Amino acid sequence: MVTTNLIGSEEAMRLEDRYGCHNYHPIPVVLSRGEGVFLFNPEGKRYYDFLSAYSAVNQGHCHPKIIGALIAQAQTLTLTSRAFYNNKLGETEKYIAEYFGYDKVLMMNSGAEANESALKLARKWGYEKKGIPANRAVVIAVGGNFHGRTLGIISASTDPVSTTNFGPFLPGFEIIEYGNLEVMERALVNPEVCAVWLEPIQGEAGVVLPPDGYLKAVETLCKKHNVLLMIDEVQTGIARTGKLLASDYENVKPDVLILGKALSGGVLPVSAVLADDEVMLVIKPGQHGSTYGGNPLSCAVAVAALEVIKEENLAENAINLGELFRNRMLEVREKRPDLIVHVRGRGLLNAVVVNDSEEGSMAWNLCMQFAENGLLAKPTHGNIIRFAPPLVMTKAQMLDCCNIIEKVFLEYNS
Ligand code: IF1
Repeated sequence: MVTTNLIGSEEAMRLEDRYGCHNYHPIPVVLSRGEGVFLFNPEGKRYYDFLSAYSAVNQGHCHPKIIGALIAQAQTLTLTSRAFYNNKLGETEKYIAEYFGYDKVLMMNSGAEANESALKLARKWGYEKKGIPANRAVVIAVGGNFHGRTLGIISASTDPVSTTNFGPFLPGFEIIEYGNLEVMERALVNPEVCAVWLEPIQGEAGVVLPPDGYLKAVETLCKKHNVLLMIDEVQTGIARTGKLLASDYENVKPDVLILGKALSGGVLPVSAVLADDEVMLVIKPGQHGSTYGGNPLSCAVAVAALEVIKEENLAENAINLGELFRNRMLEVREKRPDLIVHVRGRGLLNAVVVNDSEEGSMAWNLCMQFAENGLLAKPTHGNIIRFAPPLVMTKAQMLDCCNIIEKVFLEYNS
């Protein structure tokens, strides 16, 4: 019997260190309860969550409507496998397909699985629809990408931390500079290219936005060269950047749309690949699958999570509070230009670049101070702090958080 609700912070960290794989270096804070924008440690300390589990908890922790849907379905039917039909998958596929405007949906579990599924779809489409010679298909990826941790995905990674000593890697990727249209056009001339694969804003790279118009221009180039545009909105999607999808800012409609994280509001892993029939129907029965993919529990949770996004106007809230946040951070930069180099982002996916090397400890030390002051954030790539609270935050809460962040910056002695 695991008595998790009685273990204190120190014991929780000790157990994880002794018995768990050391694949993370967490901020030394233990969380035992979540509610909306708040997280609590076992000793009762309250934190504002400014990471949202890497944008999986856009709807806020333990959203009552999503949890209600989870409980109701959990007491009814959780998993059938796809060996049989169930009464939830078809209606959920219809709901999600119409929600995002596609013919069909492939339900998977993790964001990585959805990206891997998209790669398989693109290659198969390349051979069977574009006529690429067998085993010659090329997918164009971009430097600084992050699409997950599986071997197929990291085969396209440019991050040594993600790739060192995990080889050999999958062939069939060409990596080019993110944001550079000339290089993109040159790469697309190759008739063996089946897809371009990118994030509309690079989350892990440190909330890196491409030049205005880049996505639209890439979409145009893909159509010109009969190449699929696959956009990974696992982190940027589901209202995080102030529109339903970050692609919407440039009216770009991906041929293959990849979703995850907040698709389930942080309740359980649900991901999805969306495409029209010309692409989706290249996969025939038995050619792809997953035990849990599209299970009734995931379906119930995903529908509730998507309903919350619309019912609570979370995209609009993300635009308004994101603007407030960035303006306040620019004011802080005016007061501490020695600490803050850059403020960037869209909606409630933002980052502050601090005046330190990637190897430096300033960002980490600042995040430790944020935690001390009741706000949780974590650096990405050394000198960049990502700030991404749940989209349900109120203006009063955002002002409170900006005051905390400003206090820490103003008091920080580098
Ligand atoms: C970790 C990063 C963020 C993602 C995009 C696919 C996936 C992710 C754009 C895979 C996942 C997570 C994974 C987690 C930390 C976090 C992360 F730092 F790793 F890169 F958010 F920026 N596409 N991102 O951001 O989805 O398989 O995890 O469900 O691996 O450390 P997943």
